[in-house]
This record gives sequence, structure tokens and C-alpha cells, in this order.
Amino acid sequence: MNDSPRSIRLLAFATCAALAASCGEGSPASAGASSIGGDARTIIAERNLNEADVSAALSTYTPTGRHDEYYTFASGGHAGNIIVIGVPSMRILKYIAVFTPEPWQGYGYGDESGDLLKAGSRAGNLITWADQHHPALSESGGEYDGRWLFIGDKANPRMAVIDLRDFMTKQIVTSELLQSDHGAAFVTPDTDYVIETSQYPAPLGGKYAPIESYDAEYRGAMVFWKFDKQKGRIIPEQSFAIELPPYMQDLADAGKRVSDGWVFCNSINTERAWGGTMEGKPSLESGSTQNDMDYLHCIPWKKAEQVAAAGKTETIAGMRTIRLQTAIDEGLLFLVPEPKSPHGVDITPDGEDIVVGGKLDTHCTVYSATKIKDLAEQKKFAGRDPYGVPVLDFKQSIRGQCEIGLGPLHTQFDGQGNAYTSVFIESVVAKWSLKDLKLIEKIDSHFNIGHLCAAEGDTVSPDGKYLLAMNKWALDRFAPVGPLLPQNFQLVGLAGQKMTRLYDMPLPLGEPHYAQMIKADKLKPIEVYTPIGTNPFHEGVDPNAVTAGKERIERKDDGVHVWMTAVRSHFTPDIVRVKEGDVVHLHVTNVEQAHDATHGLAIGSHNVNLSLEPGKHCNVTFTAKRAGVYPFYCTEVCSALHLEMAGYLLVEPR
Ligand code: K7E
Repeated sequence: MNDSPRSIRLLAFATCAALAASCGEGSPASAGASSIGGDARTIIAERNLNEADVSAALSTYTPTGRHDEYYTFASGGHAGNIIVIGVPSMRILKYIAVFTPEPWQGYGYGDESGDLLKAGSRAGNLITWADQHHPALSESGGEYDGRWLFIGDKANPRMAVIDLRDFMTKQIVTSELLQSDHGAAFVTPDTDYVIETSQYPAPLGGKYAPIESYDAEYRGAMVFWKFDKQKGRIIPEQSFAIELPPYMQDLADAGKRVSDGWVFCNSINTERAWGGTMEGKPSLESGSTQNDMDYLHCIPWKKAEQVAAAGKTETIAGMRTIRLQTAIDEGLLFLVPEPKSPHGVDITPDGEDIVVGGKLDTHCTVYSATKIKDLAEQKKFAGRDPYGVPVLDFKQSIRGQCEIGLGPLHTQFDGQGNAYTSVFIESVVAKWSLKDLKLIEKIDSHFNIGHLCAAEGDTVSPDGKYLLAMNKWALDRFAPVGPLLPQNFQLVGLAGQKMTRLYDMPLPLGEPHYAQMIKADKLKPIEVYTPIGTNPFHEGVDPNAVTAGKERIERKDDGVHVWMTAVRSHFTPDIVRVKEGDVVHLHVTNVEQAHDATHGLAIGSHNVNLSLEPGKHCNVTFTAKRAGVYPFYCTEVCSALHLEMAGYLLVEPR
């Protein structure tokens, strides 16, 4: 941790050169015997490593017991979880269950976590997966503060709140106002709001309207979920939304510093195509790529907050919504043309530049927040869109363009005046200068990079140092595993003269899209739940928490209640007698406070599976449908007598 990657790299080069000299050219490793784990210079020869390989290995190798300098929080994509990765080691530290049941954490197998997942139901359906794209760390003054993490679900528009004290999901909210999202989650610089923007227009509020009425009835919307930093929860009643024209709104980013108070959001399909290939219409793909320009949406959210507070809203599906006409009348929405099928929108650390990558363009377009605000305030409009939304002049809104390459997508920053853009078609990371908008250098990605993530790279003070290239295709990078291949996260070092590739990490569980990287010392995770009996989903001690000596079984009107404790190496009670058909309410407290002394509780054939970290309390309700004898036991090896930590659920016939 004391050595910068650069000094490590220099050391590595020096070591390598010395080794190469002393090895002599092509000195073969002795046949048969392997020196893995032995002499360094023999290993280098035996494994056919070059200087760059050794440098990369030394830059990321992390000896036992040493911690990583950064945490990366990557979306788990379809898996509906968050992947926590240590940087530079690229070791996976945890999966945080979010939208998908997760057995190890007992997530979705207890009353409270089950209720949490139910809160994310849509159209009357319990949804047990997600299409997560963009995790967002909470911010204070535009800096990551290490307290909370948010993520949206594109397929089933929802927003989740994760507490970084215990790395647990605490809340899932959803509004039927939207039928998809993509510009989610993005936070305002003090995490007053978490932003969720629709992608595919639909009638607002989950209603039906024929697709032929697309122009008139279909709409987009941007939801501002109000976040209460005291409670650590989204307050739906204090949240509001702005109705948007039926373009496909894409990514968003909240302004900071100069542009604080604004949010910027891309769009595609300003043609308002809606497919219908079997009905004689052009495909969505071709219909949506006719225009040379789409629209960047510029929204002064602080002003919108006042308009919502003044009650100039209509409640749709429970969400206070500023209608499109009100947004136009009140000066809450301005459009600026942006080149052909844009994708990423990323705001520079000083908040002045808004960088937009065009998927079918070769440039990054750099808009000026100051120019946009001036044009909007002085009402210098170049025209209006078909809905009457003011459109600003493209040339008057930009600072310039940087020629990047084929298919620029997303941009991050290093705090030294450089921008890094992922270039999808060309399969590179492009480094360029914000000052003169000139390309500096490219490094290959393997292959077809989507997002990238630099250390604190979208805050007001990026760290540089590391960049994660999140590649869509892996092709031949890893041993073959059949037709479905992992994604490839490539760690790139930014500290040297040139960008250097340090590590390839296969990511085999979903399409993550985006990640954020935060300095590890900003997080203050707890070690155990205190006081004993804490329910992580309620905060504070659970009303049904049990202390040693107070365990009991009682039959009540609503079924049989079991108050149980877990401690190395027994459950009390260890015999639970119920009758066939009984509803059983199990209240279990792990009464330990020893670090890492986690127990699990599984009851066979009843889908009961709890994770009981030290001090944690869990409640689970189930029905003993069938008479029989069902062993229960601890599922986390906790002591030498862990196998003996067991008991019986006896379900007597009626
Ligand atoms: Cu480019 Cu959803 Cu951010 Cu994927 S999005 S890459």
C-alpha cells in the first residue's frame, strides 16, 4: 500500500531486466520438474512471461492479509446483485443480494427480506431477477462518501438502496409511472435525489394505449427519488417526476459544481419509431436511426423541486408528476441536438463540460454547461420540438468535439485534465485531453468495451491510478466454457507514462454494464450487529429478539411461535414440536458477538434458510404442511462441533 503502482512497476522492470540478464537467453526450465512457487527467474522462464507480464503481476499481487486500496462496486447485471471487487487485486470480496434471492445471505428466505423483494413487485408479479446497469455511490459535495449504494433495474423499473455499513439491501421502491428505466441510478451531488429515467416510452402509470397513439399517449419520465440521509431510505411521498416527450431517454448524469442543480440526459429515437416489421412498418432499428441528431435533455432539477413543492403536479400511479406542458411553461426542460444515436453523458470534475459519446459518430461532443445555462436563461431558443419543448442551438451550446474513433460510449476522468472514453466498435480505451480536446493514446480492450470505471472517476476529484475496462466479449481470453462466455473486466494502470493492462478478470454471471470505484478507507463497515438481536432490515433490536434463557415455544392465534437462540454449537430449543398444518413463526437470534462467528439455519423441505451473522435476528414464517420428521442444522461451519449444531422439527399428524 505504501508503494505506488508506478514505483512498483519501475522496480518490476529493473528486476525483470536483471533477471533476464542473469537467466541468459532462452535458458530452458528443467523438463518435468516445475518451479511454481520456487525461484522467481525460473518461473518467469518456465511460464514464458515477459517484462510487461511481470510488471502487471507485481502491480496487482496482494499478499495474504493485505487489503486492497479500492473497492469496486460492479452491477451483477441479470444476476440482480452487486459484485464487490478489491482493486488492484481484482479479488471478489462479496456479492450483495439486491433483486434476486440469495441463499448464502438468507436473502429472500426470511420474512423481512421476503417483504423487501415483494416491495419490488410489478404489475402484480413477484420479480426474482433484474437487469441492473448503473450502480451509484452516495455523494457529499460531489465526493463519494462511502455510505450508501443505489442501483436500478432496467427491465422492471425499480430502485434499490444498499447500506454500506453491512453491505445489505435495505429498500426497494418502484413506481408504475415507468415501464422501463436506463438512466438509473444517478445521484445529485449531496444525494438529495436518486434519479431514475425511463428508456422505452409507454403510457404513464401502467395504462394501455394502442401503439398507433404513440406520439399522443406514450411518454418518458424522469423520477427524482427523494433520499433521506438521516434515515437512509428513499421517501416515495417526497419524490417527484417530470414527464418527457416520447423519445427513448438514455443515460443521465447530475451536474456538479458549475452545473450543480441541473441534470443532463441523452436520448435516442427522436424519430419516435416503434417497429411493426410484420405490419409493414420499418424496424425500430432502422426507424430510430434516420435523424442525424437526437436530443440532450437539460433539466434544472432544483427549479423542478420548487415547482413540485408548489403543487404544480398531477399524481400518476402515486407519483407527483410535473406534466410536460408545465415543465415547458416553468422552464424545466431544454433540448440540445446531439450527434447520431448518442449514449454516454458524463460531466467533468469541475462540472463545466458535458461529454457525450455518439455510438454512430466518431466524436465525443463536449457541451458547455455555462453556455447551456446562459442560452436557457436568456431564452435564446433555436426552435421547438414537436411538443413545444425549447431547443437550443447546437453550435452555441458546445465547446468543441474530440475525434475519438468508432463508437465512443462512456467517459471517465483522472483529475489531471484527462478523459478516458470507451470505444465500442474499435475496442479500445481512448485517453484524451480535456484542455485542447486532442487524442493522447489508445489501449486495446478484449473485446468491445462498454462502460469503463476509473478510480472515483465521476466525482469532483477523481484519483486516476486505476481504470476498469468492462468488456462485452471475451472470445479467446479464457479457457473455453461453451457458447455462453463470461464478460472480461480488464484492469488498466493509469499512473505510468502510458496506460498499461494489469489484469483480466472473467465475470461469469450476468452483463454488469457499469461499476464505481471508491477509496477503501472511505468505508466503515461494521464487524458484528450490535446490540444483540439487531434486525438489519428494521434497524435496532427486533421486537422478537431472544436472549439466552428466554427461549420458548408458544401456541398463539396465528400459529406456533418459536423464540430460538443460536450460539456455538447449539440451537435452543433443539426440538420443535408442531402439528400438521400449523403456521410456524420462527424468531432466531445469534447471541454471539465474536467477529465472523456466523451461523446458518436450514430446515429441510420447508425452504427455510437463514444467515445469522453475530448479533443478527431473523424472523421466518412457514407452514408445516406435511407430517414428518425434519432435521434442522447450522449451514455455516462455525466450530469443531458444527455438525452437532442441529435439531428436529417434529410435525405430528393431525
Ligand atoms: Cu452503455 Cu446500460 Cu450504461 Cu450497458 S449501458 S454498456
